[in-house]
Formats: sequence, C-alpha cells, structure tokens
Amino acid sequence: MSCNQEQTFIAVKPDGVQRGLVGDIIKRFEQKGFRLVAMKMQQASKEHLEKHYEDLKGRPFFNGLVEYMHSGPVVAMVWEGLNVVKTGRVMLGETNPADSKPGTIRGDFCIQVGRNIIHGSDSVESAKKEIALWFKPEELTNYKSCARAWVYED
Ligand code: D4T
Repeated sequence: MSCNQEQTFIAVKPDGVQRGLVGDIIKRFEQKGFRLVAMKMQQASKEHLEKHYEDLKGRPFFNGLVEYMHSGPVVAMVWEGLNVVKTGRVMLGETNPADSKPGTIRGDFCIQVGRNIIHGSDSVESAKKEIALWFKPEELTNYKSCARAWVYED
C-alpha cells in the first residue's frame, strides 16, 4: 500500500449534524486534498458506541459520552491520503475546544469538550479498528481521484 493510501475514520457527531456543520467539515477535508472513500449517516446503537469508545470505559464521562453520541445521527466517513491520521487530528484541533486554535474545526465551531462536534482516529491502528467497526469492506470505494497528480508530486 502506498503511503498516500493511509486512511482515517472521521465522524461528525450529533451536535455537528444538528448544527448544520456537515458541509463545512467535508469541505475542509476536500479542500485539503484528501480523498473521500466512504460516507454514511447513521444513528448508532449504544452497544456500537460503547465498542467505539471501549478504551474510555471507566472514565467518569463515559456514560454521558455514549448518551450524547446516541442522541442523533452521526455522519461517518473514511478519508484517505498522506499522513491523513495525524493531519486530520491537527485539522480537528484539541479534544477540548477551549484549547483548540482558531482555524481548526473545533477551534472555529464549538466551545465545550462534551459537544466537540467531530471525532477523528488518533493513530493508524485505531483508524483500522474504527473503519472495520463502522464500515463493511464493500462500503469502501476504490476510485482514482482525477486531482491526484495535482495534490501529490509522484
Ligand atoms: P474523539 O475520540 O471524540 O475524537 O475525541 P478525542 O480523541 O479528541 O478525545 P478522547 O478520546 O480523549 O475523548 C473522547 C470523547 O470524550 C469526550 N470527553 C473527553 C468528555 O466529554 N469529557 C472529557 O473530560 C474528555 C477528556 C470528548 C471526546
């Protein structure tokens, strides 16, 4: 696999959907040059969300986090490109929007950690796990972006 084919899991959380920020968020990843591989809108079950956040089980905010994520549909996506996991996290900003710089998604669009509008995988390993949890293999598209030669040198 070429390093340009790294993939990350990005989800617009229920508050981002309700606040009409889906288009703005997609636009940022598109403008950056990343390739959209898969996308769907889904109201996830609590069991599914407990699995997604299993590393945080035991944290005091865990139940509230699952309730919030279950409270409405999310827009789940897979984005692909060079260093997309790390760059995606930079584009998102810090977990707590108060620490996020202007110009980042959380820095520009939200205020509190419990309503931070977007999720992004924090490592290549968790991206693989999360993509497998949210998407069936056949839901991941495989097309050649016509912009590729204008985004990458090789
Ligand atoms: P996600 O996973 O949603 O992209 O967030 P992060 O990767 O940036 O941060 P995280 O896993 O530590 O937290 C997951 C999720 O929990 C909420 N949260 C977090 C919260 O409500 N209160 C808190 O004190 C923390 C640390 C926000 C994001």
